Amino acid sequence: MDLASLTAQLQALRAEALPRIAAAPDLAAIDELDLHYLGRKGGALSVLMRGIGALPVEDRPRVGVVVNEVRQAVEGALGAAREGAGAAALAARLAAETVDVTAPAREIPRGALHPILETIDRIAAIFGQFGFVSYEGPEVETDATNFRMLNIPPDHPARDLWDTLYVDVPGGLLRTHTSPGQIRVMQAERPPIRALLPGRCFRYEATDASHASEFYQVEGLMVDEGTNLADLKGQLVEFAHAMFGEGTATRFRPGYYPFTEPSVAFDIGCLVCGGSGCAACGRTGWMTILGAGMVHPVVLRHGGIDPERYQGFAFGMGVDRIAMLRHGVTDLRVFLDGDLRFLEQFR
Ligand code: 2NL
Repeated sequence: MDLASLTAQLQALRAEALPRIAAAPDLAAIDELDLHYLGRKGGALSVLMRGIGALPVEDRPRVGVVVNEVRQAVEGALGAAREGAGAAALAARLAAETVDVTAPAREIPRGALHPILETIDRIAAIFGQFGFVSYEGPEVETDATNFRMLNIPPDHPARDLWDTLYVDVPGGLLRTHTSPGQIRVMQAERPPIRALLPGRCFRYEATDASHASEFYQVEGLMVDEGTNLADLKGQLVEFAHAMFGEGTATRFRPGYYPFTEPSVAFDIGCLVCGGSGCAACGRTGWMTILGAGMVHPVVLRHGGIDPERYQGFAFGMGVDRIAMLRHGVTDLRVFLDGDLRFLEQFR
C-alpha cells in the first residue's frame, strides 16, 4: 500500500458514497449507509484507514488530510439526506392526515332528563321560590322512622305485611313514603325549616297501569313559629297555579293521615275536561294531586321540635301521576321500562 493508491481508494469511496446517499429513499436507508461507510468497526472508511499504518511516517499526515475531507463530505451528504428525508416524511404525514375543517361536525348524542326527574325538578323549582330546600333520605329505612315516629300505630293498615317490603335487617324496610326523610330533617335542623323531600318509594303492589312497586314522591315540610293552615293553603294554591297554569281551579277537602291533624286533600280542576266531568276525573271535574295537613304534635316531638313553640304543615304528592298528566301518559309502567322508544320522545 502506498500513498497514491490509498488516496485513490479514498476518492473512490467518496465518489461511490455521495450518489448512493443522495438516492436513499428514507431514514432507514440513510442510517444503513451511515453504518456502511462510517461505522466505527466494519465501516468502509475504518477499513481503509487501517492501511495508514503501512505508509512511511512522512506520508501519514497527508493521507490524514484526505481521510478528513472524505469523512466530512460523507457526513455532509448524510446530514443533507436526513434533512430531506425528514421533510419528505413530514410532507407525507401532512398529506395523509389532512383535516377537512369544512366537513360538518359529527353529532354529539344528547341525553335528557327522565320525565319523572324533570317533573321533580319543576316542583322543586316552584317550592324553591318559596324558600324550600331539597333534601334526600335513604331508601332503606327503619320501622321507627317510616312508621312509629310518624304516629302510625302497629296495627295501622299501612303497616300490613302486604304493603311494606321488608329487608333482611332487624327493623329494616324499604320506605313506603319519603316522610322518614322529613323526620331526619327535623332531627338535624332547627326551625325555621322549609324542606322538600323527593325520592323513590316502595310498596308491595299488584302492578297495573296506575300501580307499581316503585314510585316517586315529593314531600314538603315547613316548621316555624305560628305556621298555620292558611300558610299551607296559600302556598299550595300558588304551587298549583305555577305548576298547572294561573287559571287552574283549586279546592281543599277534609282528609285523614295519622301524621297530620287536621288533614286535607288538595284538588285541582280536571286538566283533561276542564271541570265538566270525564273518565279521567271519575266525572267529578276534580283531580286530587296531593294530601297535606298540620304536622301532628306527636310527630313534631319525635323530630325533636317543641310543639308548644313551633307548628308546621306538611304535604305529599305522587310524582308519577303528575308526570302522567303533564305528558299525556296513560300507563305508568313506561316510566320504569327504560324503553328508548319512549324516553327519546323527551329530548
Ligand atoms: C299523600 C299524602 C302526605 C305528609 C305526607 C308528613 C311528613 C311528616 C310529618 C307530617 Cl315528617 N306529614 N307528610 C303529610 C300529609 C300528607 O302525603 O297522599 N302523598 C302521596
